[in-house]
Amino acid sequence: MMMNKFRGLMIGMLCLLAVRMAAQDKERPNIIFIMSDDHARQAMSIYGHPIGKVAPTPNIDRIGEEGAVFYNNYCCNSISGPSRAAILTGKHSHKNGFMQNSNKAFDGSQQTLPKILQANGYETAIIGKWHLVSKPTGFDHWMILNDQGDYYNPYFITESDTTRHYGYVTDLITEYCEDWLDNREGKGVKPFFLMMHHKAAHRNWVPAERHYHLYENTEFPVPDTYFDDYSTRYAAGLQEMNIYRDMYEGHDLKMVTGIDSDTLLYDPWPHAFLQTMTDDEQKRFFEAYRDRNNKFYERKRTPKEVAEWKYQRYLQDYMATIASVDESVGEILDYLERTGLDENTIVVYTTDQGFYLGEHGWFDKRFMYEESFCMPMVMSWKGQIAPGTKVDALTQNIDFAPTFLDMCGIDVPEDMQGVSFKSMVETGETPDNWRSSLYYHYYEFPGFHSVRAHYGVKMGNYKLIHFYKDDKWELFNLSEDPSELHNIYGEAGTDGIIDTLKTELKRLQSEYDVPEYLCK
Ligand code: SGN
Ligand code: CA
Repeated sequence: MMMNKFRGLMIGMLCLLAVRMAAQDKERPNIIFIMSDDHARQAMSIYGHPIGKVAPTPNIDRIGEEGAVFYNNYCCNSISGPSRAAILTGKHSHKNGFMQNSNKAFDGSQQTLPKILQANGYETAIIGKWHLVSKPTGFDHWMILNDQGDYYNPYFITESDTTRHYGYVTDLITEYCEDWLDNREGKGVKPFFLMMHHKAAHRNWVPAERHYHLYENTEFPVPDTYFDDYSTRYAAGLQEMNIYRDMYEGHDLKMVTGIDSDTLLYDPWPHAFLQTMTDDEQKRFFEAYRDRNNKFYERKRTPKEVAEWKYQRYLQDYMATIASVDESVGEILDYLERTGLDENTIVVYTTDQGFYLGEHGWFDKRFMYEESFCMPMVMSWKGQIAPGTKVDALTQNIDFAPTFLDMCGIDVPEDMQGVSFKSMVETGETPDNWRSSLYYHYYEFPGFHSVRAHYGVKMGNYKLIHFYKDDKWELFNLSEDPSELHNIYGEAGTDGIIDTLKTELKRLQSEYDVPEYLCK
């Protein structure tokens, strides 16, 4: 009798606890933060760019259609590690200490978004590209690619080992994320925060086998600025990221030594992509490119024609790697629907920074010019973000951490430099006191692609950039010159706007506490 009563009481208490936890789960949203690498805004069809129209991304677009699209979202330092560190900490590079990819290691002992979420009852995980050298902290589960990772059969690092996994990297990451969601310890009890970080569409753009032929016959629109001569701009003429001059013909463009050859023209890396493929995969790779490569040798081409041919090859491969990312997003969205998680999960799709798809003749990023400065982003949250929401206000990657905390009902630490844009996505309105300018600071010089260090401010229609090591300034009027071809710094009539922007730049550097020695 006593035993039965006790059992009844226990069952009653457990039921109550379960109801409370379910209620908590309902109140506190899950977050899936999907981030790819180097995915240009031009290549996301929801933004309506001609490239995106030729090679659409319907699943990524679905997030934006069901929720919000960000039209003025930017990074604070356009390069992988630093952008990731800014996202984790809500702080500019000089504050979180990870200013360049070549930095030693991210200081994982500092305060980060996953740590705060974890301390507040969230189960946290990161699967995919990490790129911060040190071991991830603040995650209940982590499984990261070794450095940049490989497209085929990549190594994954976990707390216990480093193992090669057979398959295509984008598919593996998707599968491991679903596995984690299926089997995580706190399932049904704790809400989750999952960072799903794809390697694609990073250089050297090797598509999944099923996509080798996807864009083989697609002609992509060549940007008007493809043959930019860099006049009026200083550092633009010194970079080494030109498609027709600097791309490695074998490694990047999959060009071979001659008709029917299975030897790449130039593949410089010790971690060269072919070496991670099995023999059969290598064979199928060369077969897939054979006809097109043979065609290249059918006739002599002028340098201009070769440059245009290279552009097509670059875009065909780049967009084919995006196709697998888009499929991955579709897979995750379906998973959420199937499991009912879509009711209370915030889904974000973004990328670590923007990228050049031939604008100025370039690939890569780093510059504060629009294509690489901007971070395309879409975000959905059923019942909280109205379908079709457009965010035009200036947002930045340092805002992500405060926003997620705010969305989860957790206090935002004072020392985070970003600001929550929760109310903006929920109401579609920009608060009166929202920022009117953005600060940017790129440090990695000397470094890959030889982009000079610079800082700058974007405000209204204008952008002011200072390549401070060489004391060269640039000013652009974005409404008259959206491609940033004409540096008007010092031209008649610009004194007033230069003064205004320099004052704003100083104000931002002081607000964000940028040490002077980093500005020289
Ligand atoms: C590699 C690439 C570079 C790229 C950096 C940084 N070369 O070094 O082109 O700029 O990564 O990219 S590769 O031939 O090895 O791919 S980032 O996105 O990780 O910052
Ligand atoms: Ca990147």
